[in-house]
Amino acid sequence: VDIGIFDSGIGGITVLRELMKSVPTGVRFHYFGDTARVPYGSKPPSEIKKYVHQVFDFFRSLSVEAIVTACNTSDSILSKEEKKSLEVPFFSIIDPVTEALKNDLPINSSVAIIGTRNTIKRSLYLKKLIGSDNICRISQKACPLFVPLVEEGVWEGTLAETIVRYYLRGIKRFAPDYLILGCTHYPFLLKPIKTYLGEDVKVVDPAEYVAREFKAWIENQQNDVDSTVVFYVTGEVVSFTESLKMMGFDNAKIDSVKHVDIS
Ligand code: DGN
Repeated sequence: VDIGIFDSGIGGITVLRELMKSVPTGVRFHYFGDTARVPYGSKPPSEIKKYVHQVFDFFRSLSVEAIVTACNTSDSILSKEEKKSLEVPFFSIIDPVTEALKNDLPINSSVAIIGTRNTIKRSLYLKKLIGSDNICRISQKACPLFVPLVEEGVWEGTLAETIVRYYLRGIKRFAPDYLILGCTHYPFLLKPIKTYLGEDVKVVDPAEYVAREFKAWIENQQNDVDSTVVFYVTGEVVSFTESLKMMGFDNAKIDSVKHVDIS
C-alpha cells in the first residue's frame, strides 16, 4: 500500500515514526517535507492552502491510497470540504487525539495546548475539547520559535531551555494536568519541555492517536514485507538526511531521499 504523509519540514517524522511502529509491514510511505518553505506556522492561510494543494497533486502523481497530515497547521487551515473532496482517505492529526481525550480524561482535568500561530489562532483543539464534561480548565499558547529551533537541530541545551522557558512560563503557572503538543515538531523538544514543566504535567503526543487510527484502517491490507519510506524534500537533501540519522533512522529504513520541486 502506498501512503502519502506530509509536513512543512522534519516535524512530521515524529508521526512517521509512530506509524512505522504501529504498521511495521506492508506499507510504502512517501514522506513529503516542504523544507524549502518551512515554517508554515505564521504564513497567511491562503498561502499554506496553496502549498498543501500542491502536495496533494504530488501525491496524486504517486497514486497514494491515503494521506496522513503530519502537520497541525495544515490540518487546522484546510476546510472539512477540502479534506472530504480528496479521492483517498485523509487522516487528520487533530481529530483522533481530541476524540480520545474527550472520552478518556478523568473528571476535572485541566489541559493546555501549544502549537504554531496559525494552529492556535484557528483553535481547533480548543473548540473540539471545550465543553467536555471531564475538562474543567483549558488554555493555549503559540510558540513560534520552536519550529525553526527544531529545524536547526537544536533539540536540547541552554538555547532550547531558554526558549522553552520563554514560551511556557504561563503554562507552568496554569499547571495543567495534560499538555498537548499541537505541532509535530514539538516532540523533538520533549526533554527541555518536561524538565521545565516537571513530572506532574503529562505530555500528550497526537501522533500516537493518529497511528492507532491508521493501524485500524490498514489492518486488513497488511502483508509481511517490511514497511519502507521514500522521502521527498523541496529544500536541501544533505541536511535533511542528517536530521534523519540524528533521529535514529538508519539506511535500512531510508529507501531514498529525493529532491523535488512542486511550486
Ligand atoms: N509541524 C507543523 C505543525 O504540526 O503545525 C508546523 C510546521 C511549521 O511550519 N510551522
